[in-house]
Amino acid sequence: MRAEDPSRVVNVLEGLRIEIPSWGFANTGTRFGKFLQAAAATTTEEKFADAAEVNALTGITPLLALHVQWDLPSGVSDVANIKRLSDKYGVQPGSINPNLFQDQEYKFGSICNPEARIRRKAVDHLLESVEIAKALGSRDVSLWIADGSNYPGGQSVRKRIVWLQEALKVTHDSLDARQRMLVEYKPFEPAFYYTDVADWGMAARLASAVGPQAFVLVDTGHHYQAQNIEQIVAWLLHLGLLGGFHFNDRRYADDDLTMGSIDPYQVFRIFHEIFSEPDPDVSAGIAYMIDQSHNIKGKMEAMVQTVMTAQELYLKAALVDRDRLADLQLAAKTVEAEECLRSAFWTDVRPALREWRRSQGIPEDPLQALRESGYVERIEKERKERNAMLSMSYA
Ligand code: RM4
Ligand code: MN
Ligand code: MN
Repeated sequence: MRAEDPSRVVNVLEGLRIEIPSWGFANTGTRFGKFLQAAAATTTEEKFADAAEVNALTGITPLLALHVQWDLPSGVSDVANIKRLSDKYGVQPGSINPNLFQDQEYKFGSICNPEARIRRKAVDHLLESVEIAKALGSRDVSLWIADGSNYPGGQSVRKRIVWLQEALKVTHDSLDARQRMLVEYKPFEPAFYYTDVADWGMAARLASAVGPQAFVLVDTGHHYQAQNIEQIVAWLLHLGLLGGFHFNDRRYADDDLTMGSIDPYQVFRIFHEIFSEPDPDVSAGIAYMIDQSHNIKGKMEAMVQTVMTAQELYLKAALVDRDRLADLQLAAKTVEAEECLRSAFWTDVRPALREWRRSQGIPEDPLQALRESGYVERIEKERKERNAMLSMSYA
């Protein structure tokens, strides 16, 4: 495909919808404190309003991921409120994220806690999250299990595997036929000896053990340094287990920097693996979600910038001449094969994107349009006082 081939560009871009996270609009910080932003969302309604603005500017973010404890603190009884907000702002609820990491009782784990009563409580929360997803028409229930152990000998690795699998099985079996359960892995943090779902192998094994509606979620920040994420993606595609992504970027650990800010070539290589998948059914279900916590950049600016970055890298990856690449690989022409990839990466797709946006009736440059809209200044005025009252201290 050539960047200047408009009908192909339209087809490719139609395949990319980005789900943005409600928590990406709220104040977040490091473990040392928060830098509060006057324009940050302080209520779920404000998160919906911001998401609607991002969707109006970019045209490709119709879904908002929700965190149960932050957006539906009263559980199922908050569903009516979310439906009202969804109708009011024209943004659909996306994946439902249970929260297994904030309750005081989860100090030694949630679904892997040595105490049966606490495990039960955590499973009940998972089941309630599935009910919320059903009531909202959300396809994906996305589990990040923060459980783990901090010191050698402190916990039984083996018992925790059994508890983990039991909890995921019960949750999986409560899904309805069109729902999915996504299992997110992370090697460390908040636990620092090990986390119970530490890598893609564990997540893939759990997903296939509990049933056909369980898949793996790859958060790009959840790997050790130098791990090859696109190879993991290729394996998960091969196994039919790739459920989706949490995109963010990092230099060191789970830095949650904005997507593609440190290593855009990495994201390009991930998209290239997805475009290389021969079975369209396998790639059709992939959820492209953002999970970043940009506390230096303005929330709205950062989200719009991220969505534009995702589109640029996706389109660049679509440009790879994969037939030619396959021939070069078979002939072991290493440099030519690499150049085949690199030339797609270095193609400037921004003119094609501007053209596509014009054809869709959305601003050619969403970031500039955001600046000119006055939206950020308006919400700063409206939210300034509430944000100033929030606590920012670490200890
Ligand atoms: C975790 C993980 C989860 C996210 C939480 C807030 O590191 O990435 O997906 O929901 O952070
Ligand atoms: Mn994540
Ligand atoms: Mn994370």
